[in-house]
Amino acid sequence: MGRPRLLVVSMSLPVTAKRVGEESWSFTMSPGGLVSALLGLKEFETKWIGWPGVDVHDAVGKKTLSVALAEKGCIPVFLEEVCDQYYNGYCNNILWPIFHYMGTPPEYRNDATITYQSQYDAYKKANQIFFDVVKEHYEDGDVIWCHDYHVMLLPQYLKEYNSKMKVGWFLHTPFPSSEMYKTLPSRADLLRSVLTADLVGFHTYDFARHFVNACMCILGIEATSEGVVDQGKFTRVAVFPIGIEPERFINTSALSEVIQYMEKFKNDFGGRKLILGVDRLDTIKGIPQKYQAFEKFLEENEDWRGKVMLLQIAVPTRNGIGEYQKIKDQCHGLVGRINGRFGSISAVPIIHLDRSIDFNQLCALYAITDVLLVTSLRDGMNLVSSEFVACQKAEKGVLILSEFAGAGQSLGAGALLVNPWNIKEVSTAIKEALNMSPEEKERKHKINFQYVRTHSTQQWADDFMNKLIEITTNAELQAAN
Ligand code: ADQ
Repeated sequence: MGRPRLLVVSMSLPVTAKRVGEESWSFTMSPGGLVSALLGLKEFETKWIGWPGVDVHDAVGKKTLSVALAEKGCIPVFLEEVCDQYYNGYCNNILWPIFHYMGTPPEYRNDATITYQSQYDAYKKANQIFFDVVKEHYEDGDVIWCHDYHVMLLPQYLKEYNSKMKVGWFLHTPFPSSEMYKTLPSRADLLRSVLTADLVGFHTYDFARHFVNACMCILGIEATSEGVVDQGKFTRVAVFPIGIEPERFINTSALSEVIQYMEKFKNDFGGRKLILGVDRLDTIKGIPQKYQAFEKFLEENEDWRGKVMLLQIAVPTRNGIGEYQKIKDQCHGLVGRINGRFGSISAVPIIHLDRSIDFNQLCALYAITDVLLVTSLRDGMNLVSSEFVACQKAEKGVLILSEFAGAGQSLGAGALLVNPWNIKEVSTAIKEALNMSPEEKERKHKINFQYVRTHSTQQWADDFMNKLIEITTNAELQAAN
């Protein structure tokens, strides 16, 4: 029997649409790790269901966009009136901060009409809209893979509609300790829904353990080493550390265009050592903490001034949320201060770019980087660290990695692990990385390169899907008895 067709459901489609005429659309790749990871899903016939990144109110627009997306294997979910309170509100200003230990903002803007309840209602409605689209496109035998905190109610809607549907749910962020998760008013509803899925996956053992603990203390249900049992129904809970598509990075780094970029960048940087940061501009990525640590390093190591630079590429996301504007201003303020203190007429120590860069340029930068600095305050995995390892070859740069990124558990042995809140510790790690012997760099690089090579996104998707396919659903069990 062939492999089943896969319906991937996530908030965002891999492409973001822009209307360029009454009936025509242009597309750009959506930013972020989930999209990067899922682009590696090549072994399955896949339909991707998600929001196209734009509000479309008219029938002509909806129809023409659906046709254009169908050619890319994508099916749009139109969220329109619920989008703001669902996406900017419940998802990104309530769930995201709780899942990353940033607390719960009572409201996300000064507007008394927007409450926790109104945002949760929008979340329910949006999940219902996702459900309607999945229902319309579902064919017998399809496997449905739901991604992330945006669609936690979807498994329940699907199973209530048709208990024979095979449903998996994977969380790309951390799942927090139950003490943090317990603060969420709708904590029990979300857990109960996720538990209707046949397979629930996380990046690390810690996240899976936190989830199981939350189920035990909030729902009072039993756990086994394989999962949890709720009212006689067993849900498998397992760990699937995500990877990248290593060959894509390795092969791109060898292209002549990329090699030309490497030469050009090295020339532009005037022989200075390069410390690189590549992050979505997000509070969880710890970019201000990174700048403070670099400032400390420059303060304490006068001999390195003028010989090292930090290039931070910070692609803005979630522009509809005030916090994201604040973090941008905070970063700009710090960069101004540090460049003012330590810059010269010919060079400044920090270059901060508020934008995404093209893939070939990104690979060229990874390849010539001396130190990749990842200071996430919390991060589900962090794919940037793996991408850097894949592109490094002759240079064998050093990875400084936050212990609060999931990647710390897989790439920690070949990295310098740091607590990003400890500015002094990160500053010391920068010094250690810049002074590391070639032998030690090579030793560390080998460990991580071997890991990144053998833990690809394809492997991750295959592991999840194979486990999901082999699970006997509760409906099948009942039919057999
Ligand atoms: P993200 O928070 O988006 O992903 P990450 O895993 O680092 O974080 O992935 C970011 C992706 O976007 C990478 O592929 C990177 O190359 C790309 N990117 C970032 N900034 C860029 C820029 N300026 N220009 C070009 N490309 C850029 C979420 C979770 C993570 C988890 C992933 C996958 O927050 O913890 O690792 O999903 O599960």
